[in-house]
Amino acid sequence: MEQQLKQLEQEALARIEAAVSLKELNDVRVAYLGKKGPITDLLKGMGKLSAEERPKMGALVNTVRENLTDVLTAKSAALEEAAIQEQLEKESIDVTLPGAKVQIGNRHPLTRVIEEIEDLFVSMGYEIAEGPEVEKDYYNFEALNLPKGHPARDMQDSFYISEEILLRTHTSPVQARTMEAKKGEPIRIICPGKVFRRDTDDATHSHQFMQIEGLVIGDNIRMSDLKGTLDALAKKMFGAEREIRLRPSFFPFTEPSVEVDVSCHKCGGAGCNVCKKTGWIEILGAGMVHPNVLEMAGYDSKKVSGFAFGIGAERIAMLKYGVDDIRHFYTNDVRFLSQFHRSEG
Ligand code: FA5
Repeated sequence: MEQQLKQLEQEALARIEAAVSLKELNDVRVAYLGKKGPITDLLKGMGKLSAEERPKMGALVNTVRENLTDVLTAKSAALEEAAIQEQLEKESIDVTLPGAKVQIGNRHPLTRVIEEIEDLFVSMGYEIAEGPEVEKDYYNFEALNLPKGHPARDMQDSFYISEEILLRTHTSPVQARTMEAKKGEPIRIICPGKVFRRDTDDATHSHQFMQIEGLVIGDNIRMSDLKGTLDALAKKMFGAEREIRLRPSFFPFTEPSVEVDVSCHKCGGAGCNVCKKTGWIEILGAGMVHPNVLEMAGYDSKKVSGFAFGIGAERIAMLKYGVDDIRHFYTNDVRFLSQFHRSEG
């Protein structure tokens, strides 16, 4: 019996040694140590042994069983380790291969112009204000000294939603809203935002475009303050050698009103195709806030004064970057947008 046991042990050890997979190893374990295996059979036959032989044989069977279990466990760990190693080798990554390039976008030229103008005015102590794009007729027109039926309403053809509600035609309603909210306090704001007009789209006009409104109210605010502020704007956007020119104009909400031109960046004022031979290019409308507008918003027009301006953001961007058609800003053509990748300031 002892002989038989030794032989079984040798056989099992040889099969464990030869096993190349965990499944094969498990088959060996079941075959030799399982309930129906030969070692269990040997144990069952121990009843036939003499009283002296029985404990000797029992101890021997246990030793063989423990030995086989240990060898099986060690082999199983080795096979597992080999499997992991093989998988790691199969899945290894070549870190020297060139990576897939991620395309990085860049700021839209209009956003860039607006942020630059915001930076300038914030550095001069202005706050940035916002107002709704769907606006009341009252703020878009009436509170700006444009009562219903006023002929100057024709200057801004509008998209009406109802009799009293429209898409704002300019950012000027934010003037009226801010004055109303500040209740007589001094104001220094700019407000960039979308505006909408029933203009026919062409190279320089769009039915939707961006404006940047400016409003300053306080003691003794004068026309010269407006001029100095706009001069700083022109120099920041177009260079230190740029001049500005104020031409008389008309807006119902400012008095006096002006249209502001900047000296042509291409010819420096001599006259060329960009400035239509005049040496100047119009960039915005501005003026001193009309006393009626101040009074309607609760300010005492005898005590305080103010100036306001409305810049066309596309106009500035077209001049700054030499863009010949306003529609390029809206079509999202990567060939156009990627040109602004490296242009600074
Ligand atoms: C106004 O909208 C006044 N609210 C500006 C203002 C504000 C005057 C505060 C006084 C005080 P105007 O309609 O001129 O003004 O428009 C201002 C600028 O917006 C123009 O100089 C132009 O640059 C731009 N603009 C006007 N219409 C269009 C359009 N259809 N497409 C693109 N830009 C436009």
